[in-house]
Amino acid sequence: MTAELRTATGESLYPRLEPLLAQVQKPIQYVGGELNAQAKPWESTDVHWALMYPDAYEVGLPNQGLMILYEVLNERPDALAERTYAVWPDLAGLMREHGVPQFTVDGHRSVRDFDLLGVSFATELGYTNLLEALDLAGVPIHVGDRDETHPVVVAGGHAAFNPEPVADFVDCAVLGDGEQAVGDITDVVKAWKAQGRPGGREELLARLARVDGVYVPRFYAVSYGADGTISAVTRTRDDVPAKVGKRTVMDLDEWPYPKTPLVPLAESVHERMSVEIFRGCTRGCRFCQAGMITRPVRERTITGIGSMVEQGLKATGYEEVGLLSLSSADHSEIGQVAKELADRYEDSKVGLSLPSTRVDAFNVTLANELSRNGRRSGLTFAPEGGSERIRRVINKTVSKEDLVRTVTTAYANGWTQVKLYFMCGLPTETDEDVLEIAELAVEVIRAGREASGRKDIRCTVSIGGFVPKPHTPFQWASQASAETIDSRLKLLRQAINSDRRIGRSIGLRYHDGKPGVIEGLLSRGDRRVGRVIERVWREGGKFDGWSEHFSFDRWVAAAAEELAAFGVDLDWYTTRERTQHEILPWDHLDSGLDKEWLWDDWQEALSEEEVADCRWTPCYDCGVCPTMGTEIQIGPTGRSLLPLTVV
Ligand code: B12
Ligand code: SF4
Repeated sequence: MTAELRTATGESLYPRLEPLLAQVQKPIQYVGGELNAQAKPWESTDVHWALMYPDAYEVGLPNQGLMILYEVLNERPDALAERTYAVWPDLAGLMREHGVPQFTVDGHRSVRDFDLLGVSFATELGYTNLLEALDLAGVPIHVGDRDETHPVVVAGGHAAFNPEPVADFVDCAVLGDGEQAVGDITDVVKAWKAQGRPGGREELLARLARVDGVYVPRFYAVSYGADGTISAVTRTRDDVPAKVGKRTVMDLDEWPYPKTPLVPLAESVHERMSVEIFRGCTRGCRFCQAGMITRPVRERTITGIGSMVEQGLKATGYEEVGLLSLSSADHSEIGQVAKELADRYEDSKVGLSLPSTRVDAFNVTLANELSRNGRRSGLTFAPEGGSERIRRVINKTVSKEDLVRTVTTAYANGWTQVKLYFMCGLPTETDEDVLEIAELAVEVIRAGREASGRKDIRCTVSIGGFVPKPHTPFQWASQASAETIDSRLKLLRQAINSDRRIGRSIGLRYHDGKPGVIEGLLSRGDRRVGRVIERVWREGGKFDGWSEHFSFDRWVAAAAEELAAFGVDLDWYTTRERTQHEILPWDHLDSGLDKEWLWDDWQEALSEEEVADCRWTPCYDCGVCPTMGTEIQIGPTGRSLLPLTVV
């Protein structure tokens, strides 16, 4: 590629930024240079990616998805990737005042100079932060106002499975795994630049729209019927796919990333190294978008896990490793993984842990094994529903007896703190279902005191409001209103506190129902919701995932103002139950799941029927494997020892 085609300079803004840092809180988060960070020379590479997590550094840095893409891209000699995070309002104000644009923390380069801005959306509440970053970067927030010199804004992560609410602001969305997709996108951009940018931005986007897994919203027109529902989604060019399918990395061992995880300079939400032991989940929890859209299950082998743990610890100096996945205890060789890692790190300070697990006594055994060297982290179970009935509805079946027995086993094994995750506002839920959470917690403490002989055991009940998500059987469900959630949580709090002798051993953590309503609007919204997001941002909304910044009233007012012209409103998007044949905003985006199967599963939920895990039982035709040409990949692999492959 020739120098005169470059419009960007990649010059460091640090000399202009540094004087501002003395005036803001936690300036360390903006300086970069973390262990394993990279800053490649600008001119030596053809394609420049800025990768953004649209939240503060402390939340964004540990994000595994972006860490992987950062490394995968930087390993290419022709590409460069740098990171950028949402800047706090104090710095944003100064940046505007002094004309300093949104910058990357690696080379402190202007985001405006990059070819691509990749944004990872794990949660929809980051949308206003994207608009703020674009504005600070000097990039027009609307796709139609950008020219060929502006970065191509690419959304990824789970929320990208319905990017319609941000269709006005993102040029493309990548569905599914990013490891291979970012390479393909880089190739397309490189070739287009080398050819002298033929056809400008439109042509580049058309080429990107032909990359597997890449959706370019502007090439699809949406029309609406008199009742407000979508009447059709049609392609505006016939060289783009009618339905965009997701990307799936089939052999995780071929992608052992991050090999050199980033170590944050400032305090962060997740101060440990994570090794992803498998991707996908086929348990079939009906509320879980992640489980549905990441099918099928693909396990990393025991040897692959062993070498990633070893290499990562060496590269970072961390002393804690989390074995990450959607349901880690379900890895077909987890018993052996736990035993052999515990053997290997028995005499060291390395702590090993699993994220929240299903309620199963086996998981206590696993946790005991992993903490053999005395390094214990908390123990977390996720029954999700308070009553057996609601647990059948969500397909997370565990009996009350098993639940109490499992938690009691944990106390009997010396754990003094157990965390239990639940949801409130699930489809068909009644006050009684939620009140059963209190009964459970009380029983857990009673039985636990008896089994352990101690009075100081504690149980924390953590409750999240349920938000129906696209590509799940609950995508048609009515979302519970904030008032319903708040009144049930109030009843629950009263029930837990009714007996102080037990109640004081139970901690209750919950958020009020309001943020969930907005998350619901953004999750199942269509393109019309973009105007609400823009208005909220223009009126000062950002950091919506933070209770101190989130303003429900601002969102409600913006929704009322912006949606009225379309004859729809906030309730229409949230508490309205959808009918079977309604065209959903994400129907042209293919997670592989068969819509009819999803509907049948929704009906089975309503009649409280369970579905098995196809990892162990025959395929029940959810559609993913045949549509995507994939298959379940599980062990046992027949291998046993975890070799120390890194010297
Ligand atoms: C670790 C974790 C956390 C950590 C760390 C978060 C962080 N900074 O990364 C903590 C504890 C802080 C956390 C917090 C939250 N989390 Co969390 N978290 C996870 C967990 C267990 C692992 C995420 C992960 O690393 N996955 C592995 C990586 C490799 O996958 P990935 O990020 O999806 O990235 C791949 C692709 O999506 C894609 N991709 C991603 N970004 C991009 C960008 C571009 C440009 C491209 C091309 C591709 C691409 O490529 C990547 C590689 O293939 C997941 C469950 C899971 N196993 O996924 C839940 C999960 C992501 N979290 C979830 C939620 C709800 C939250 C919270 C909102 C919870 C809350 N109520 O507070 C907060 C949100 C925090 C925030 N403001 O962002 C949900 C997401 C819900 C959904 N969309 O359905 C999940 C799926 C759990 C669940 N089953 O409910 N979380
Ligand atoms: S297609 Fe069959 S085997 Fe594949 S994830 Fe769906 S139910 Fe499981």
